Amino acid sequence: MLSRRTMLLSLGAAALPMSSLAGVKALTLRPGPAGLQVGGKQVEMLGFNGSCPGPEIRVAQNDTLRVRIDNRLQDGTLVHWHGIRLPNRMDGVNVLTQDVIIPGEAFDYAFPVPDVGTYWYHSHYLSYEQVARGLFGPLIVEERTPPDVDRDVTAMLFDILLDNAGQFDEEFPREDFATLGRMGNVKTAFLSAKSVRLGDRVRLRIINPVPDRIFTLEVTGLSGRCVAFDGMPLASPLPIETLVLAPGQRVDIIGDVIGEVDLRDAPSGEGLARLSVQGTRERRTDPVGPLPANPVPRPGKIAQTVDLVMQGGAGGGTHGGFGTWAFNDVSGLPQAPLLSARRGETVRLRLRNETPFPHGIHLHGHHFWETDASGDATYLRDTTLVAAGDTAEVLCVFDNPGAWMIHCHMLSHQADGMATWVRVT
Ligand SMILES: [Cu+2]
Repeated sequence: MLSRRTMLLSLGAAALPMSSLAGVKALTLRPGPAGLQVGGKQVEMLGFNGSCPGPEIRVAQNDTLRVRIDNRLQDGTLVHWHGIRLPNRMDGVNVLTQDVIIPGEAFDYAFPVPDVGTYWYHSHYLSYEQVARGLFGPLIVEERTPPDVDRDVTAMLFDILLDNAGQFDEEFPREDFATLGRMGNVKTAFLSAKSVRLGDRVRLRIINPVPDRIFTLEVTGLSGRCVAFDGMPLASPLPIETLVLAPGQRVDIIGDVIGEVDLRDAPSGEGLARLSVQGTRERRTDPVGPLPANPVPRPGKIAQTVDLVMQGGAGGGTHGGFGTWAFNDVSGLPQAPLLSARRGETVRLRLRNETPFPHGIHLHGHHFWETDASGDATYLRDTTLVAAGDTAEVLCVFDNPGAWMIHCHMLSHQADGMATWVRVT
C-alpha cells in the first residue's frame, strides 16, 4: 500500500490546487517604426516589435501578464490594456496612474487577467495620433477549457488616411477634431488567418481599434451567433446581423463556415477582409450556445445617480469648458473627479449627449451594464455608443480601487476635451 507521502510525490504538481497553477506570461514590446502594406504599397507607420498592428498577445485566464514596454519612439508613450480589470497603477494613463515613458526608457507592466475574452492594447499618450499611426494590438484572454471551435481568428478593423503619395497623412486638420473625428480614406481589416474549411466552427473576434470611425459591418459566410460584446459573454447569444462597433468596442462571433467569410463595410458595401475556403469538414449539428460568464459583480442597490453631459462640437452650442468638447462644462481632466464611489457601490451613470455627434464612452478598470428602457441591465460593456441627442443609462459596480479615466473613445474628441475621471476608495 502506498504511504500518503509516496502518493503525494507520485501525483506531483497535479495534486496542487488550481490557484497555484496560475502562470506568468512575459514579453517585451518595443514601440517603434513599422511598415504596413496597404494597396500594394509600403506605408511607414508605427507598431510594436516592428509589426503594425502589434503582435497578438494570448494569455490564459487568471495568469499574470508581464509586459516590458521598451520605448524606441522619438516621443513619449504609454500603453493601456483596454477592457482588462487590472490594478490602477497598471492602467497606463498619464497623470492619473503613471508618468509618460520617455524615449529610450522602459516600463514594466504586470497584472493578472481575471476575465476571458477579446481585449486590446494601445497607446494612451497622444493617442489620437499614436493610435492612428498604428500603436495598437489584440490581447486575447483564453479559457482554461476553450469552447469547441476549429479556428480562432482575430479581425482588427483599420481606417487609415493616406496622402497623395500613398503615405500616412501627417495633417491633423482642426475641423476634424470638432466633428466626427479624423476619418481615413482606406478601410480594411487585418485577419490572423487566411483560410478556413467549409464546415469549420470558427470563433471570429472583431476589434475596432481605430481612432474615430464607427464601423457598421456585415459578416457573411458564417452561420451562428454573436457570443460576446467587449470581451464579456452574452447570457443569450444574438443572431449575426449588422454589427455596429464604436471605436474601442469588440464583438465575438461563433459560427459554422457556409461559404467564404466576408467582412463588409455595410454603408458602402466595400469588402474589408475575406477568409477564403480551402477544404471541407463535416458540419456540427449542435447549436452555438452561451459561453460561461466572467466573474463580474451584478448591480446591487443604486447608491448614487450621476449625470455625464456631453457638450460641444461644431454647431453644438456653448459650454463652460476651454476645449471644443466638454463633459459637464469642463474640458479635459478636472481636479475633482466626476464621482467618488466606495468600493462595491453600484452607481447609475446617466450619459446625456447634447451634441450633434455620436460618442463612444469608455470607462477604465471596470465594465458596466447597459440598460433597457425599463432600466434593467442588458449587456456588459466597457465602451457604449450614445447617439446624437440621446440619453443612455448604465449601471456600474465600482469594485476596483483607484483613479479611473472615463472618456470618449473617439480619440479626436478625447484630445479636445472629452475626458474626466472617477475615484473608487
Ligand atoms: Cu466623442
